[in-house]
Amino acid sequence: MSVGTSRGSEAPVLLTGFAPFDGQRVNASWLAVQEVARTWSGPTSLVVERLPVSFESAPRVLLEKVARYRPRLVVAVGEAGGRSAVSLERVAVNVVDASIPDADGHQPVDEPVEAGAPVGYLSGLPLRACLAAVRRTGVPVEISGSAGAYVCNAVFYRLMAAVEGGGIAAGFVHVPRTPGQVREGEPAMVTPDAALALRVVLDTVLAGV
Ligand code: PCA
Repeated sequence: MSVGTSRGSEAPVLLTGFAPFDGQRVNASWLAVQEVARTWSGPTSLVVERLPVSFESAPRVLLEKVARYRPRLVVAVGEAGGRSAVSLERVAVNVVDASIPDADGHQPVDEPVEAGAPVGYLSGLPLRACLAAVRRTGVPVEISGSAGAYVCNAVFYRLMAAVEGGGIAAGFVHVPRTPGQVREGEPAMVTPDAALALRVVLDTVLAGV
């Protein structure tokens, strides 16, 4: 699924979320991405895409969109259960250790994302500036040292490998689950707050590229 808004002649921003997984009916990342799209006013055009929670398909779909749209900025967004703050992911690691099967029933354990490839890639986003800018909104935010070892980390890894040296700013952000997804007392964030944080991240990066 992809949605284009504010069509322009310049390279767009590509923002992705994920389909529901782990028995959930929604994915907080896709709710937040849709909210960003709904309230987007440019001037850069925005393309959003929902990725399947699949080790095989998600990177392929994402990299197809990168090739098709040639965006100036790519931010992939996922949902992180148990977290209470928006997580600006610092590093993608070349490890898969799935605790649950993906959408295709695959559950790799202790495998590389890509055999023989570098151990990791750092985010291409200006994390410190993004952290400061999101903090000013009051939305809880942190720089995270691990995007996990599931589909999000694998997508982050393949994204960074694909854009290396290509002049495309790229990175990964995890958002907490929404209050509707969790039991009382568990960490959550309302979609407008997550969307605000994403919008501020995009604006901060665009201001510098
Ligand atoms: N979160 C999972 C995969 C899809 C998503 O939204 C993760 O953190 O790997």
